[in-house]
Amino acid sequence: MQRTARIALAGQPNVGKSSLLNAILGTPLAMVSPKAQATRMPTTGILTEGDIQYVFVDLPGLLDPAYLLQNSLRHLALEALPTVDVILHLHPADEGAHKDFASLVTDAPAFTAPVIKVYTKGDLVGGPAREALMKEAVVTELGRPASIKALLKAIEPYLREAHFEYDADDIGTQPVRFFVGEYLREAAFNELGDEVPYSFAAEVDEFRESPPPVYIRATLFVERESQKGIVIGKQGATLKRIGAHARARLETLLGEQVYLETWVKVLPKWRRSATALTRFGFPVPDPEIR
Ligand SMILES: Nc1nc2c(ncn2[C@@H]2O[C@H](COP(=O)(O)OP(=O)(O)O)[C@@H](O)[C@H]2O)c(=O)[nH]1
Ligand SMILES: [Mg+2]
Repeated sequence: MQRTARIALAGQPNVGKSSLLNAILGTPLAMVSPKAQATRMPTTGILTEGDIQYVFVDLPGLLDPAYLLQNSLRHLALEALPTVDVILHLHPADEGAHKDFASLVTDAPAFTAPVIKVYTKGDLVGGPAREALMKEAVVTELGRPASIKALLKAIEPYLREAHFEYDADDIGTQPVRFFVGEYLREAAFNELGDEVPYSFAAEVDEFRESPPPVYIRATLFVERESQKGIVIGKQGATLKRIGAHARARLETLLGEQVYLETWVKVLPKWRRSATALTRFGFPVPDPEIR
């Protein structure tokens, strides 16, 4: 009999949710950044092992929204909670005691999924401290595959008997277009210092798979004219690096050559504009109801 579960990767920004998803899948599907709040849209990743299918949902980090986009991100994270069978609550091992999950999501719609405490970044604390944490919870570290196996073991009791929802060799559910935007944003986080990445959004204007190479045209949005200059860089050098990073990521995902063309545009204050957020596919909840 096949068994499956939908599993949320939840927690505050930068705790290692997306990295953990990639480690579980054994492939860098989700975008990852040392900077906080990189993940915007939930990313689904699938791992099928024998008669078990794990469907992971990597959520945006839980934080107190300071502007409309962050409000949308919190909404996306919270509204996923009632849709999963298990919630993995991630907290970095080097950041003190685990927090109470319920207290982080008092504004979530009602959900019944059990919460599994997970300490991430186990390599950042010493051996004895790690041993102590392991008595209390699962402790993961990217460089230790056994820790990922232990995490999957901890999920096993929550699997339900059901036919697989996805093919055994699927790793994701979202269209390649989605990952074009994600990898462009990952590149922006890599290349653009501390502020511009947060004002950065990407939209795919054209996506053509045949004849090869895959042809993609995307518009990169920033909020100010000065940011446009930063994204383009001296003689276009920065934009070139952003494109090269995203293209390499996409070629790995697709196993095919990609031709990626990018344009940069200014869309003033889009993170605070309901119209712009809707255009980019974000929910714009009434802040009173959320
Ligand atoms: N040392 C260490 N760093 C990690 C580990 N897992 C994630 N990180 C780093 O933590 C940062 C945030 O990771 P990310 O997955 O984007 O976090 P998210 O915002 O929760 O999705 C990145 O710089 C990762 O490389 C780990 O096991 N050990
Ligand atoms: Mg993330």
